Amino acid sequence: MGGFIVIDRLTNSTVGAGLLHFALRRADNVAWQVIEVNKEAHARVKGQLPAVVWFTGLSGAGKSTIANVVERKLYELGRHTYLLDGDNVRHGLNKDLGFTDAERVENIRRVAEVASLMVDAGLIVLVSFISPFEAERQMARARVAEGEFIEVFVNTPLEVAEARDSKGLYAKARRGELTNFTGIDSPYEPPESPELDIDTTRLSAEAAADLVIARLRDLGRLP
Ligand code: ADX
Repeated sequence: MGGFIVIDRLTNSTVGAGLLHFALRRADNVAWQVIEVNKEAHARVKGQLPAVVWFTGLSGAGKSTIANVVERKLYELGRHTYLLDGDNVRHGLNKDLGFTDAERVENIRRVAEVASLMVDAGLIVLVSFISPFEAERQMARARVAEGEFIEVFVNTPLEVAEARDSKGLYAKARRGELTNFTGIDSPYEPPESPELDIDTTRLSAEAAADLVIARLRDLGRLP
């Protein structure tokens, strides 16, 4: 009838009791609605194969710079794209989220869902988020079909990103004015098997973007 008790496994003593006011059934009573103009139709009318190109790396690694150039090149090829950028999405959809591990997980969960909807709409979606945890990047990959997720590791060592410090955030973090900063007092897990690993210490943004386009061709996502 909604009543429960909590028993300690070791001592077998009852340590708590409670009563459910109401159950959070959430999506239990929501059925999946079949939509006539489906993903294939959306993609066909755009004459392209949808995909998620997921850029991960430290703050200041160059993710957004490279993603911008990639989007310009795709636009020039007549592709239909959209760029989801961490800094921008955090001004709107995710403005309620900060930078604890749990908030980053939720940040990535939401953006993975948005990217998956955009793939459903037939778009080539560029996602530029630090996305520091392997598990959430895998979760994002699992939200789209096999072959549709292209993980790009924007591989910039911490020393290089920190030396650039374009937003002055590393200096702030080192002074202790910014906590949970990725690479300083918050972890970054490098991708285990990205589709592309870009060494930004040796390549311009333009050259890095060319590598991304070439990889998309290799993988059959572009003609
Ligand atoms: S993520 O870790 O949750 O994927 P996201 O890409 O959305 O991060 O946001 C990172 C951007 O937020 C950075 O480029 C930086 O400008 C800003 N930022 C502010 N505080 C932090 C912080 N504590 N750690 C990392 N980035 C931060």
